[in-house]
Amino acid sequence: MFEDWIHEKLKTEIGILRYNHSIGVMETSIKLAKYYGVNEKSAALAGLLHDCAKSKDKIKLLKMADEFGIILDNVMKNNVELIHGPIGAEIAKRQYNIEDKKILSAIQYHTTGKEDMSILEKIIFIADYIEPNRKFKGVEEARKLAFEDLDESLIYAMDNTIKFVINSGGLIHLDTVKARNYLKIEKSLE
Ligand code: DGI
Ligand code: FE
Ligand code: FE
Repeated sequence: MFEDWIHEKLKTEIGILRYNHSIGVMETSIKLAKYYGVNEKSAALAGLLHDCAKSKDKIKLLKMADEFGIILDNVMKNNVELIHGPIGAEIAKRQYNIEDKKILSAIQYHTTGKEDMSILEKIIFIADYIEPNRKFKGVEEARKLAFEDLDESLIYAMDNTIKFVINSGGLIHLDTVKARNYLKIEKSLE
């Protein structure tokens, strides 16, 4: 679907396993985009590149943040899992020549989510959670929900992730909390 160099570069950068995960996210994103009537090519590109910063270690990610002028908050700085979102968006822009702000934002917020997400942002978030290579308790339920009620599937995924992070003794990012609260409040007003 995209030029070979994009696939080759991505594969080299993140390794074959994460590349295969990214293909899974791309394919799931295309299905969701069709289903919810958003631009399929944007969804495909955001899905393919969402983890383009994933394999870098913490020191490298912090260095790149500095170089790109990205201000990381304390929770981001102290959690290597969270930094690859914002850095990934910047790499997509600078190294993969993606200019579309909607695509870049979907990459930026794919791990935490954010308040008042666009449909594209929601699609990438949940496609990352349910792509075919994912195997964990609850994934079947999330897969079902994603095609029944997109917002409900995000709440389900966010609840599970928040529980997981708390059980692991980690920090919950404010954007994760805001994303979930926003969706819950919207639901209650329906
Ligand atoms: O990059 P992937 O592994 O494909 O997936 P991802 O970008 O959704 O990252 C998943 C990890 O991010 C998972 O271990 C949970 C973690 N995570 C998500 N939200 C938060 C979080 N970790 C912390 N500490 N705080 C959060 O708010
Ligand atoms: Fe990720
Ligand atoms: Fe991912």
